[in-house]
Amino acid sequence: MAKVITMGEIMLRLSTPGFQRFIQADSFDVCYGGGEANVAVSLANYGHDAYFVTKVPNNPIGESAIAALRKFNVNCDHIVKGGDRLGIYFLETGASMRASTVVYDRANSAIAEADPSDFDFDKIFEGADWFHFTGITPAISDKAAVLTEEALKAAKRNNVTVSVDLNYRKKLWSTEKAQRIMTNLMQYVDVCIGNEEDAEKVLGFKPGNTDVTSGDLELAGYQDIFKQMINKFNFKYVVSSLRESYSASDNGWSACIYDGNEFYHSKKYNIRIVDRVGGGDSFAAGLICGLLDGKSMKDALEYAVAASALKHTIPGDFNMVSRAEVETLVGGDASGRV
Ligand code: KDG
Repeated sequence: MAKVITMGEIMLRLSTPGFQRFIQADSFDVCYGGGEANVAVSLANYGHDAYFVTKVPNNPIGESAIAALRKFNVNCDHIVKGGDRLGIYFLETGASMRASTVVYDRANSAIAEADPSDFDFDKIFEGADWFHFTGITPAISDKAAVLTEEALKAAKRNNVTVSVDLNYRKKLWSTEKAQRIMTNLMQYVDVCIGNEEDAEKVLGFKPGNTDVTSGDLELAGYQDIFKQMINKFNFKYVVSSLRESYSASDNGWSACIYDGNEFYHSKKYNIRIVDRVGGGDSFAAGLICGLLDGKSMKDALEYAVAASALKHTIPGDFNMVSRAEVETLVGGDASGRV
């Protein structure tokens, strides 16, 4: 199994029970989550040696975040303790035509204030196969943006494959700042994951001339953006999940991938959403797992879409599914049950 490193922020997640509005709730459901932590949990569930790198406060809340990761066999050896606080995010889960609402309380978290000298990156990346980060981490603070670049430099010094999920978060930074910082970080990236909105907000790409006679307009737009992205940054693959929103809870779910030569659109699942937070992370993890397993880009994409379709049925940020469950869904029809 491969050694995979992810680095970012893990937060305490406080969500209203059921579909209650914030103002109704007199208690919260508690779990932990964060883009890169969610990816590490999925990869550990698939049997990979998944390391999550972060900094958490040296107090019982920091310990609880680590315990939540250890429960799923995520390797926490490189988690540093110190700083003032763990970030929190509050979630009110939407339903039908009411969208979910997220409120962040994460300023000055331990990882947002961390210094590159807190970590021995060459040791962390020694013998590693893959490094995954998201556009959330450089967005949380200027220091975290510097930390992310230091990690990326070390990953490349150690010949590690790098993936990014662009993950634009408008509550964390402006498009101008995102583009300035993320454009520079793309020089280290091999596999770029992001939907059309991410590609535009984070990297400034817009669909140009699309051959509308060739079929689906949305897919033609994706193909055009993917071409521009590979031309500019020389990515090995550009990938996006595709959500067709019928309502806040019912969706079509598929994905597409491009390697500079061939464009492939996956099978589509009709999903009823229980919890969509972490859906993108489970997609990234499924893709990484598929590529690390040596699957073709098409099979890796099918694995990623099935893994993330399953995540949407599970409350919480983490995707607690096994390889066998994903493979059964990949092998069945798109409406299939595991
Ligand atoms: O991808 C899941 C994340 O959106 C969630 O864990 C919260 O990390 C989070 C963020 O910054 O939005």
